[in-house]
Amino acid sequence: MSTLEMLRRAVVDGQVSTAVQITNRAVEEGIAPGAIFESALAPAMDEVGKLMQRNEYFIPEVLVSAKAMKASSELLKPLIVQSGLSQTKAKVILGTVKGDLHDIGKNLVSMMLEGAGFEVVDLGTDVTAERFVEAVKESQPQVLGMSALLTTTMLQMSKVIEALEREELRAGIRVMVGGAPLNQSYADEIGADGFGMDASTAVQMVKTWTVREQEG
Ligand code: B12
Repeated sequence: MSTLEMLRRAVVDGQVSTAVQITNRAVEEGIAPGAIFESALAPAMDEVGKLMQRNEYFIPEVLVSAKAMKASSELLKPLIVQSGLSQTKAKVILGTVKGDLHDIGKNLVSMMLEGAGFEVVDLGTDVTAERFVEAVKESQPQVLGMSALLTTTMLQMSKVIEALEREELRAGIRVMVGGAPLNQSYADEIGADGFGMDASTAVQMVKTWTVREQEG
């Protein structure tokens, strides 16, 4: 079994210390942190989701898998962020919308953005429209990113966009949305500027918006 395959298994099985050990081994073997995310950690959480759907996993199992995923990501974070430290580019506000506590995907987007040199203001989970608006006023970011993992909470995203419009903040900012239940047509429907299906698409999108504008 390859190191990445072993890591994927350890996360699915919720073996926290094994996941940490194998992550260290993967780094020693010279596997890029981004590849560790994309080829081991993200597929592991996908599998956990499928097990949950089939009622083979319940909340306690999902939580230990999430803990293993978190422990592994924490080891990788400094490695990813280090590469982006030299140049600070645009500022991005990120948060998981009101009623939603899923933050693994958002944290991944945050780490990858920091790794690409962007400044991230992470508002955490269960973020209300008012809090997003307040943070935009405070931090004046170029981009606002919202995450939702539940079909019920994704509806909150349009509330945030409406609140930005009411406060006349919408024109000055790009809005991107993401999370498993979303797609491009939903993003279009609520008037977001972009949809990202994964963390690298998010980085690409922010680069296209901000780097081009700074140059032009
Ligand atoms: C882990 C997990 C949990 C953990 C969360 C731990 C944590 N700290 O995040 C716990 C156990 C707490 C949990 C709770 C619940 N969960 Co849950 N959970 C999951 C699970 C298994 C994995 C999610 C995950 O982390 N994926 C891995 C990450 C890397 O992927 P991701 O989040 O999609 O993020 C990527 C992209 O979407 C994108 N992205 C994400 N955000 C953003 C933002 C921007 C701006 C951009 C551009 C891109 C982007 O980039 C990321 C990186 O590539 C999913 C199943 C699934 N397959 O999604 C169910 C799932 C989301 N949960 C579900 C449910 C039902 C619940 C509960 C209601 C269960 C319950 N009965 O209590 C509660 C709700 C709690 C709440 N109020 O939020 C359902 C949702 C069903 C639906 N249609 O709405 C799912 C789909 C499981 C299922 N198949 O039934 N859950």
